[in-house]
Amino acid sequence: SKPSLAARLRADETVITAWSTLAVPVLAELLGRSGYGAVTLDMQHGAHDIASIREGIAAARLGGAHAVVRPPVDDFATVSRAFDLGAEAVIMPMVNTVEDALALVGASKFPPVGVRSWGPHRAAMLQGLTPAEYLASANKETVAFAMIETPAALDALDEMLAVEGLDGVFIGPGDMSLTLSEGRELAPSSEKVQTIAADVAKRARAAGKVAGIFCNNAADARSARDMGFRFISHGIEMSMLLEVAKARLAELD
Ligand code: 3PY
Ligand code: MG
Repeated sequence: SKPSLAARLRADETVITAWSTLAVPVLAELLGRSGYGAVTLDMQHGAHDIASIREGIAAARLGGAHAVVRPPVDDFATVSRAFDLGAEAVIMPMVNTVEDALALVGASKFPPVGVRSWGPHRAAMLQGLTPAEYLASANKETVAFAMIETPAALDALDEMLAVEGLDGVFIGPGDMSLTLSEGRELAPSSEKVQTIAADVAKRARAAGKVAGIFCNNAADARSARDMGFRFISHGIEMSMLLEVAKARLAELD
């Protein structure tokens, strides 16, 4: 069977994820078949709910992609549920304190690392594992990313990077620009935000954590790879559909 997302990230491979906001599970399969390494199902800003991630996770897997879920802010219960349904990684938004990072790890990992409750029946089924086999590998194979997207998170970064069981950090450049400017500007590709991103990637890698980032265009995604980011978003499915639909019509102009 193909390597897990966790194994690929441990091997320092770069994984590109599509971003899914429309709660239409078959789109995750199509994105996987298109060649994306992963599909991230967004419950924070996208329309995904628990039923659509259950189907979307299986669909991504059918399409050959790793399934990732972004839960709503502070919804740590949904972190465990996403892993129970077979997500390989969770990207927790707005992790601003070490307490938030500890709650994320708590929901992501079974004891003794965390306090995740037992119930991964769907995940074990999708992976063809017995419950005992699932338990034996789960803490190593469930990837917990904390989103770093505020000045508070930057202040707490060293403390967070020392948290056992936190597998990675994931930069949200949109919110980072918004919070750094106290709401004055949305500038995810600005030099200021990109310089911060590079610094976070360097510190994360030095601490043995994976660095991930949301990218708004191909230039940012390429430079993220050069900065040491290994889990990189490129492309939102709703925008992809709009762009291709416009291009199709324009062909007849
Ligand atoms: C951000 O840029 O703030 C994000 O959360 C990307 O989705
Ligand atoms: Mg954000």
